[in-house]
Amino acid sequence: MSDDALFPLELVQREARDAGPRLIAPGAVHVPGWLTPKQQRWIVARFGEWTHGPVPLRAATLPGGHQMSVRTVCLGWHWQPYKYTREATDVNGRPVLDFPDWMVRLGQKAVAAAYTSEAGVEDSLAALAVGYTPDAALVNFYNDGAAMGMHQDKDERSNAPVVSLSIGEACVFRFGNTKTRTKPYTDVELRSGDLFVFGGPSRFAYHGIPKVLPGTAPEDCGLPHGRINITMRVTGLS
Ligand code: MD6
Ligand code: FE
Repeated sequence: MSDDALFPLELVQREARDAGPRLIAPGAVHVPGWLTPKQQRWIVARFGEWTHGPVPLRAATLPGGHQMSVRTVCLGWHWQPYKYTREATDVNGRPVLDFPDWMVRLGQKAVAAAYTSEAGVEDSLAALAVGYTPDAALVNFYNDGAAMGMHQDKDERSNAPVVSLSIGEACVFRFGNTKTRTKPYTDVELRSGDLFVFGGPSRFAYHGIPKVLPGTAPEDCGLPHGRINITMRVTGLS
C-alpha cells in the first residue's frame, strides 16, 4: 500500500480541523483547516478572475525604492504603501473591484470561528464577530522565494480584527508583539485552508512571513504552486 492510500489527505485535513482553534496570543487565533478543499478551489477560481480585473497583480514599491517580493491585488480599497485609495494610483489608476458580499459573510464566520471560548478568547472579543464588516481585502500571491518582512497593519482607522486565509503552499507565519519587530515571537505554520484572526490586544502586533515552504500545496486545493493569502480588514474610511 502506498503512503498516499494509508494517509489520505481528507484524513489529514479532518485531523487539522478537529484540532480546533488555537490561541497564539491574546486576540490572535489560528484555526487549522478551516476552509474545505472545495471552498479553497472556489476561491482560487475567484483569484484568477480578480487578477484579470481592472488592476493586475503587482509588487508594491516601498518608499525606499525597494520592491516587495509578494504581488497583490485588492478588493474594496486599493492598498499602497502606506495608505488606502479607491483607485490604484500606483498601478494603472483604475478603480479596484468591489468587496464581495460573500466575503463579508465569510469574514463574519471567520471571526466567530476563531473567537470562541474553546480557543480561550474572552466574551468581549467574541462579540466582535457580530456586525464585523470588512471593506478591504489584500490578496497576496507568493511564488518561489517570496517573503514578507515584519510589519504592523496600521493603515486602517479601525481596530477591528484582521482575518487571514491561506491557500496553496504552507508558510512560516511569524507572530510577534506590539512593541518591537524582534523577539518575542511565535512561529506558526499556516497551511492551505487555515484561518488566522488577529484583533483585540494583538491587533497591532508585528508579524511577517519569513518563508514559504515549496512543494507543500495539497493536490486538492486548486493551486499547484505558490501561496495565496487573503487578509480582510475594516478600513474605517468612507
Ligand atoms: C500573509 N499576511 O499571511 C501576510 N496581516 O501572507 C499578513 O501580513 C497579515 O496574515 C494581517 C493579518 C493577517 C495576516
Ligand atoms: Fe500584515
